[in-house]
Amino acid sequence: YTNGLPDPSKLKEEILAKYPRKVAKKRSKGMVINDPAQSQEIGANIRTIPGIITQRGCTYAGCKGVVLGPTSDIINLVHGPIGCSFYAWLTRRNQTRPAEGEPNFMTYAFSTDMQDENIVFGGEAKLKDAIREAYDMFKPTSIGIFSTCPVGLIGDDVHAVARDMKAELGINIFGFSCEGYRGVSQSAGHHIANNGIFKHVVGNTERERTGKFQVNLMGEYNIGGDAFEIERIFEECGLTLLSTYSGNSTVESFAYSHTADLNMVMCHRSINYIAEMMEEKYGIPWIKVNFIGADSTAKSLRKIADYFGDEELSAKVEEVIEREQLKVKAVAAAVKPKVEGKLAMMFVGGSRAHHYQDLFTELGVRVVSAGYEFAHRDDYEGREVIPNIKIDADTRNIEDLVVSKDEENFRDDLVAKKAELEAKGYEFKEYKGMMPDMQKNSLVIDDVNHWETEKLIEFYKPDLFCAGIKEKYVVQKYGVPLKQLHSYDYGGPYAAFGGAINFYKEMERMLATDIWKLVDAPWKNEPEIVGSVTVD
Ligand code: CFN
Ligand code: HCA
Repeated sequence: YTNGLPDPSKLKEEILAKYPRKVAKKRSKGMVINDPAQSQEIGANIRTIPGIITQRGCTYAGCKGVVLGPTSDIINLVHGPIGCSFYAWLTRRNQTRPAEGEPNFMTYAFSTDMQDENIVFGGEAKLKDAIREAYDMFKPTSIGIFSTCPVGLIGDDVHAVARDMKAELGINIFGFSCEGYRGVSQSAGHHIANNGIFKHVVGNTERERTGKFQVNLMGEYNIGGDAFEIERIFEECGLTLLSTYSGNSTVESFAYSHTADLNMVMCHRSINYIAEMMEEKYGIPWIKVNFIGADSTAKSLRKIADYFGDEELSAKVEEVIEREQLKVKAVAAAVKPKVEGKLAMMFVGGSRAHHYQDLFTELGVRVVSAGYEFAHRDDYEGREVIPNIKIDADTRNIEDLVVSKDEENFRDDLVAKKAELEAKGYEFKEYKGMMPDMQKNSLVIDDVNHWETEKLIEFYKPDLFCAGIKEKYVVQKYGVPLKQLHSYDYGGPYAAFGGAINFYKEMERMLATDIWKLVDAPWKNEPEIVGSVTVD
């Protein structure tokens, strides 16, 4: 199919035919045959149907693992069985480089290691002891407490414990009610984490201005060293990065991050809450950026320069873009002919399944199907309306960026806001969600499951499948290479210009080879393995 993508209606029908009627009805809403010319709706952020094997994570994973996890100077203490703490122990490959003499607690797994006895008689005393022990050993300036499922079930009050221990030890201690089952996915955990950090940390300290352009980067988690590459670019452009939520980050920097001029939001799904609360309370505007893909990086840097409206900054940004793109384009030109036209699909989290499409576009690789695990409708359908104007340098007024907080009626709000601004003579760029950016007839699937994954592979015979560790080996047994877009396997960074070069080379390695076609599972020819056991 050289002239566009095949119509996947038959595939969708076949997938749904296997489900009981009610299940088929629900799953049907989560599978959209994309048409960017239409305003389509998708069923998202909905509870996974029991019995279906989902790839989603839990609320605790979103709060402890994702948002608070990559922060080096806080002790993140998990109140629960040891497995929960072990699961969130650096498995996300979030990296850090603490400053000289600064602590790094990220390499430890702190847990109360709850036992049956604590479930029966309560675990608050054990939690207090654990806090005292951690404090005595490490003398941290802050401790976060994370509730796992059993904590909610037995009713331990982590917030009361936090208050008591804060008074006793005189450091910042706060709790999160992020029991795994609390939401439909890790998305609820993001929200709980955002609220907690905003309430207990943001605004606690002040800092003297250290640069002309002070910014925070939000929704960048330094997976595989991504933040290091973005930090390099910022420094060269003359932007002062106050704080990142939360990769290579510190609670210390969260505390003064409200002194920034601008918040840049990369993963909107996980961090939009803090960005909006900061805008409301401190008047710090936020803009949407994407540093995945060289062209997206260039576009985002120009957007930041546009915001400040400073000639010197714009000139510096253009200089960096030109120099970096020269290197990037040389590698792209060498790799593209080898991978162009290959088919990829990606099912990841709540923003990467969209952001990574830019890197594939740069290589001419076609994304036939994609979806998020837990994103909301706006992440699929699009939401922001961004006026294409220079922002007023005195008032820094960009009140127009956030159109609606109402997830049900955001489309109507968007249309109304657009009309209002158009009447004022504004020009528009739209920030689109995944669906308006994807090709006609691509298949968009929310919360894809194992059965659907298998059918997709049979139908499209893709050259590459992008997902996580839970899918990796199942997919590879089909003879299809899988690139982990969560942890990057052992690779990265993939962000910004240097990251794009790394990613192109990785795609050359994975796509410009026939090795995967040689995979032949033994059970295809010999479906049964017969063995014998000898017992004395
Ligand atoms: S680093 Fe982020 S970019 S924070 Fe989020 S939505 Fe997860 S841990 Mo896995 S890789 Fe993934 Fe995104 Fe934002 Fe990561 S696509 S699922 S909760 N995610
Ligand atoms: C999580 C974290 C995760 C899992 C990745 C995967 C991550 O959901 O708790 O399934 O491979 O990025 O580490 O999303």
